[in-house]
Amino acid sequence: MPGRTEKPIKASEITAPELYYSRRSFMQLAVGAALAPLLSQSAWAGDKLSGKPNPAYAVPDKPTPREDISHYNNFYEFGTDKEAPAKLAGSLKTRPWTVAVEGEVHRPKIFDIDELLRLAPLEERIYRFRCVETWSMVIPWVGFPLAELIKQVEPTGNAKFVEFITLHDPAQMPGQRSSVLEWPYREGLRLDEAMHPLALLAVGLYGEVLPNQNGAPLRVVVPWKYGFKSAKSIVKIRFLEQPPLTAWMKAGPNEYGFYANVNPQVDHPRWSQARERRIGDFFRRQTLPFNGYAEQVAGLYAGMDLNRFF
Ligand SMILES: Nc1nc2c(c(=O)[nH]1)N[C@H]1C(S)=C(S)[C@@H](COP(=O)(O)O)O[C@H]1N2
Ligand SMILES: [Mo]
Repeated sequence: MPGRTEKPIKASEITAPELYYSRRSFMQLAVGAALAPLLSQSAWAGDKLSGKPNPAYAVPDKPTPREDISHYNNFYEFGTDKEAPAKLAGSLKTRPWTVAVEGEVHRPKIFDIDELLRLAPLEERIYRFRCVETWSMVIPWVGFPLAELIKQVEPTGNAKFVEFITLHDPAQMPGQRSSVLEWPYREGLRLDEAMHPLALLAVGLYGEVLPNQNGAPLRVVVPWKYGFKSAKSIVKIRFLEQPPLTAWMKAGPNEYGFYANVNPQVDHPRWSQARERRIGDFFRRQTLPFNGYAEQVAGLYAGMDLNRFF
């Protein structure tokens, strides 16, 4: 039989932090400093896609090299190894591509991706990005506020949540032949979170079209939340009255909540969230509440018990 059959892995078995990073560091030591750059050689030759730098949304931290941004990925549709997406996502067909926007909206619409690219002026925003596994990066995204799209479709008074649904195509996405998560990948935000000016629809990074492994042709970026909230390769956006049940909530309800705000005070059941390793750094640093965006977003959660709504 042509397809691979993989032993199902429980999501709770696969996200132990730092294991990968230390294995990779060890391998790089083992092959010697001279050979290491060859191993991370990029095959990515992205088309130019620049956005106007928006200094109001640029953190002062040094951006992570694009080699790391595009070779250390979580995109389980292409496997659970950090290097798998860079190896396997190259063949994902990102044209033609449509995004259906539906549900509780007055103007549901199927957008062609090239129409979406012209929906609002593209900006460059340099955001911190923190994975629940405790690594972090600094990424110069190209995109526009998610709110611009939301305004176009005019949510009804019943719309309280937004669901993001990734492409489901096991022929193109070999990881979908394993049941590590329920496919298609689903994520969600409360409508006011989705409308927040920091919530971005990203179509590029480092002035080029998004590499497939980073979620081409279109992904969300929600920088104050753990990375898994930022759904990749989106084909459908639904407006709902009730919160959607996300892929990670189904995989581990005690471990991955709906909110998933970066919070150094609320540990993952299996590890601390107090510190993080910025990819490229040797020493860990303290994790900041809301990933450093507290001033902008803490108000969204006023009066909520963040231990309960994790
Ligand atoms: N469709 C889809 N989106 C996804 C994931 C995934 O497995 N599938 N992984 C999430 C997780 S856990 C993280 S940390 C980020 C990683 O984004 P990056 O590879 O661009 O850094 O994508 C998120 N979005
Ligand atoms: Mo993640």
